[in-house]
Amino acid sequence: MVAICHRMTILQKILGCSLQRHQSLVPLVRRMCSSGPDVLLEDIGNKGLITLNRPKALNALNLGMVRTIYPKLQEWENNKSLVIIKGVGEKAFCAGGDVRSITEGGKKGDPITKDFFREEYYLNCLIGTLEIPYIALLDGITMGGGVGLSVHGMFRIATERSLFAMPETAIGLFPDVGGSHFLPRIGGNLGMYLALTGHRLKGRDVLKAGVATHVCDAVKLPELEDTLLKLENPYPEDVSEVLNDFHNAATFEKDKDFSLKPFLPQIEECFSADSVEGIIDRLQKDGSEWALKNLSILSKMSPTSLKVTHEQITRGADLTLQECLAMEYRLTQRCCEDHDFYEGVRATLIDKDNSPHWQPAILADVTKEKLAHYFSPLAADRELTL
Ligand code: QUE
Repeated sequence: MVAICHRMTILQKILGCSLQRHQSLVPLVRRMCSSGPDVLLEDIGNKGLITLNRPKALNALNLGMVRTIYPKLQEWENNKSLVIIKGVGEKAFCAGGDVRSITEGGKKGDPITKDFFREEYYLNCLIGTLEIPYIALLDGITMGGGVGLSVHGMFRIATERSLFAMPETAIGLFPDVGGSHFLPRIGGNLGMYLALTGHRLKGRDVLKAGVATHVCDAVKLPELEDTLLKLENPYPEDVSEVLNDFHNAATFEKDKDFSLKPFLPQIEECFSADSVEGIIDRLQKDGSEWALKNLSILSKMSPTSLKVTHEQITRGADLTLQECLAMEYRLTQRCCEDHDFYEGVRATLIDKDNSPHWQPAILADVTKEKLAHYFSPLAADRELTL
């Protein structure tokens, strides 16, 4: 508010008048100076439009946004024919969950650590079970919490600006928001690779990895949105038809192979080992430039996160989305009671020194007992029930 008032004063000087005498300018100045609510929910006929509106924070998802979206989406499932979700700006769809607020609250014993993940996972589950077409426009950065807002939905549209990752092992967390459900289902152990290394997929690779269902040139997104919003009582097949048209017309990276194609056999082989130590062993034996690069990446991640993630992705292969989210909820609570999540957020997002001091610092010291504790049930009244 201070910043807005300050900018208003500057504007008054530029305009050479008082804004009091020009009331009609006030809404315009407001629009120029403030960015409005964190998420916009628009009723457009019998369609719903969700716009994530925190461009300066790369549209990162906070608890307020979850609390705004969830009840509206429940309502829309009963009275709308489709829902579109997008982010404001060209940089990001949604860069993740607001992990900074969560760790700050967690240190003070604030209920945000319980509430954020529980309510976020309820939303992820609703998106995964929605009866009407849900179309996520993944234009820009889509990581962590942003993946949870899209990947379980019926349609995910990538553009040349899409950048997808599950980078949580770098912040002492694990690929949550249903990562244990969609990652093991990617095939060829590519999900285990993405989960442990946080590897970023760009552009058409997001489609080739099976995360996106369609592509669209970024410049055509407004037209795509318009076409979808003008469909009369569409069935999923009608939505598919529109998306297929834009997909087939997309010009970017048209003849490009999947950038991971040369490494798929190595990914399949190395990342099928039944432990993190086993994966590291296979990468060392492989010895290629690609293997050495990945060994270096893994050596920077939280050892606890790596072991939790390996177990989580392995278990998730045989679980429903609901069971995956309930398991992940236990893991989030264990992370919030432990050390590395706070240290990872500090090093990556707060101090930005990118030198986290993990505890334990080596894989061998992440004991079976510690891992078992992470996966053990919470007190009955704290479990996530979906
Ligand atoms: C690893 C992560 C996250 C990350 C960076 C990493 C993550 C996350 C964010 C993020 C980004 C922008 C924001 C914000 C959070 O960054 O999970 O609040 O404005 O949410 O290297 O796992």
